[in-house]
This record gives sequence, structure tokens and C-alpha cells, in this order.
Amino acid sequence: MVRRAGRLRTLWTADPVSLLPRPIRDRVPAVTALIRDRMPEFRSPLRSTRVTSWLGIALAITFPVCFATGLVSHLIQHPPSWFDWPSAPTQLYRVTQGVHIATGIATVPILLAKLWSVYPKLFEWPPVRNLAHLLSRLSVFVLIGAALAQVTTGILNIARWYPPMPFFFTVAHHWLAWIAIGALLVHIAVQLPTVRTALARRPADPGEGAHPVHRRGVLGAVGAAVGVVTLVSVGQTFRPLSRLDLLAPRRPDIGPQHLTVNKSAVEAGVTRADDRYRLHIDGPRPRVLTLAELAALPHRTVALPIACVEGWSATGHWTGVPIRHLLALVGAPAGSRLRVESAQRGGLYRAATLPAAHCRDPRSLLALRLNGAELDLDHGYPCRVIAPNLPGVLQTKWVDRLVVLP
Ligand SMILES: Nc1nc2c(c(=O)[nH]1)N[C@H]1C(S)=C(S)[C@@H](COP(=O)(O)O)O[C@H]1N2
Ligand SMILES: [Mo]
Repeated sequence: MVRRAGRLRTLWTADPVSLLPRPIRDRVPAVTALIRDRMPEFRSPLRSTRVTSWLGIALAITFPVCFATGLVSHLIQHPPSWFDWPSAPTQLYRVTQGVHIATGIATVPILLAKLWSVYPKLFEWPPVRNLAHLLSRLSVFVLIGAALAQVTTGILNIARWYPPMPFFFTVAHHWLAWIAIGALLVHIAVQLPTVRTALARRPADPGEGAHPVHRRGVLGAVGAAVGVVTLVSVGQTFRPLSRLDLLAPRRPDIGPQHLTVNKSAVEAGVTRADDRYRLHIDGPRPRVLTLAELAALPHRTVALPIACVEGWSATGHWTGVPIRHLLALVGAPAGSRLRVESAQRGGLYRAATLPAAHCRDPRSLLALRLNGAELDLDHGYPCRVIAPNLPGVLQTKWVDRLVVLP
């Protein structure tokens, strides 16, 4: 037993170079030196374990924040039985999703700098020192691959550029997130001692590379890059900075009725129904309403944002019939959820389920008007759902059927 454990330990820590035939083994240092000398870039004084450690710490903040906010958005859209998303505070989803996109964008310069700071290690020789080393290197490759794939697919999605993504974005983005966060935890566990040593060492110590001036230069440049990409993109959801909004793909206030359109009526294949329009409400006492009957029900006006998963958001003044009133009309029991269907025939977002908390909230409306005028066809004429603290994807447009769910 003891002997077997001993052998396992040897395998775990064995240096494969020591297993090579002597003539080859003797050449390894020369080959290593050759690679180093051929690549003067590898000896850049800008790199050091301290620089890498600080960049690592920055990523250890942005990445989990991005992961957690993304997970919240996923859970709201696909709620398991234990998850209830509240309808208040009104602006919460706008903030969490804004933070998700902002930290995702901020991750790009930090991640690139981090990769630059360690890439000579790719050519490390010998490539594998022992089993422990092999596993830690493999986890790094998984981490780099997943992290790059996450920021790339995320940015392609907010740019709404789908041809380079022949797979289904949300599913891929969700599972890659788990892989990335798992690999990140392994990486942190493996590297923590190195980070602690590097940061404990006095900055002026020789041997650990970068001079303080170099280090401050690199970290300052990365910090400035993060600041710039953030400032020129958060305006899409943080209105005071909207004038700086150069990089974000959306100007939320440009569109019919001063509000951008995510999917237009033409894209959704929807045309004006007018006199032919009927709202079907399926519940204990089903009802079918004409547009005139719907318009004759009690209305109220609320100021609520559309907050898209893509990171833009904009507030509108919506007027319509409280969902609660429609539920009462068909005798829906307390605590009901509502499946909302639209005149759109295909597409993932043609229907959605309104959670119980949002069905109860008196500010949730089947809206017929936006900013004082009849809803534009692109915004969902004749009526669309608008509810507090809910992602845009669940605020269905062109509604023509409501189904009460227990
Ligand atoms: N029927 C239907 N409703 C929909 C969508 C859709 O594709 N089909 N897109 C949703 C998404 S993703 C968002 S962000 C909001 C945007 O609303 P707007 O186009 O009025 O700005 O509408 C939502 N309602
Ligand atoms: Mo959206």
C-alpha cells in the first residue's frame, strides 16, 4: 500500500525529461536556450509575475461578476422551480444586465493583456514536467479557449452578427460559461501561491522582471483601455453617458416613438390586423375581446424600461390595461402565471411566460400606447406586454392570446 502510494507520487511529480535517453536529455537545456534567444520578445522587461498577478486579480473580479449576472439573466428566462424573480426593484434587471455586458466588454482588454503577459510560457520547455504540471496546463488551455469564446460570442451577439455563429448562441454561451468558471477556479487554486509570492515581494527586488515604472505603465495602459471601452459603450443603458456611446451597437432612443426596435414587424412577418384583431384569453372563464373592447377597459400609464439581454435599455411611458385586470376578467386564481402568445408565427420569442410576481404587480400592462400615441406596429401594435424588472425578451409584442397557467 505504502509502496503503491509512493509510486503514484513519483508518477505525479516525475520529470519526463529525466526519462529520456541520456544524449537527448543532455540537449534539452541547449534547445531551451535556443528558443529563448531566438525570441527576444520573450525577455521583454514589461513582463513580470507581478504584472500577470494584477491582471489575474482584475479578471478574477470581472469574470465572476459577468458570470453571476449572466446566470441571473438565464434563470429569469428559464426559471427552475426554486427560482422566483421579483417584479421590484423596477430597475434591477436593467442594472444586472448592464453590468453583465459592461464587465464582458471590460474583460476584453484585460484578457488580451493577461495572455500577452504569459504567452512565452506556451513555449515552455520541457512542455510537460509531470502529471500535475500536465493537468494544470490543460486546465489553462480550457480556460483560455472558453474565456475567448465567451467574449467573442457575447460581442457577436450584441452586434447581432450571427453568421459566424452557426450554433445556437444562448445555449453555447451558457454552457461555455460553466466550463470557463470551473477552469477559472482550478486556475486560481493552482496559481494562488505564485500570486501571493509575487505580490508579497518588494517591487524593487531584482529577478522578478518588471521595473515599477514598466509595471505601472502596463497596468495603467490596461486600466485606460478598460475605462475607454466602458465609457464609449455603457451609454446604451446608462443614459447620462449616452453622448459618449460610440462603440455600443445600439442607440436606444433612435426608432419609432423614440425607442429602438429589436425585431421589426416585417422581420416577424406580422401585419396590421385592426378590425380582424381578437384577443383570446384562456382561463376558467375564457374571453375573446375585440380591439374596441380592449380599449374600453380601464387603463393606466406607467414609466418602465425595456431592458434587452443585449445590454441596451430605454424607458418609455406606456399606457394599457393592467394584466391583473385581465386575469380577474377570466377568473384566474391568485398566484397564476400567464403564457403570452403573439401573432408572430415562428421564432423563439413569439411567446413567453410572465412570472406570478409580474402577473400580480399592478404596473404590468398589456400596453396599447407608448409615449402618448398608439403603439407603432414595430413596437407591437395593437398591444404588447410591459412589466417591471423583466428582460425585454419576455415583453412580448403583437399579443393575441393569453393563457392562464396554474
Ligand atoms: N413577438 C415578439 N415579441 C418580442 C420580441 C420578438 O422577437 N417577438 N423581441 C423581444 C425583445 S428581445 C426585446 S428586447 C423587446 C424589444 O422591444 P421593442 O422592439 O419595442 O424595443 O421586444 C421583445 N418582444
Ligand atoms: Mo432583447
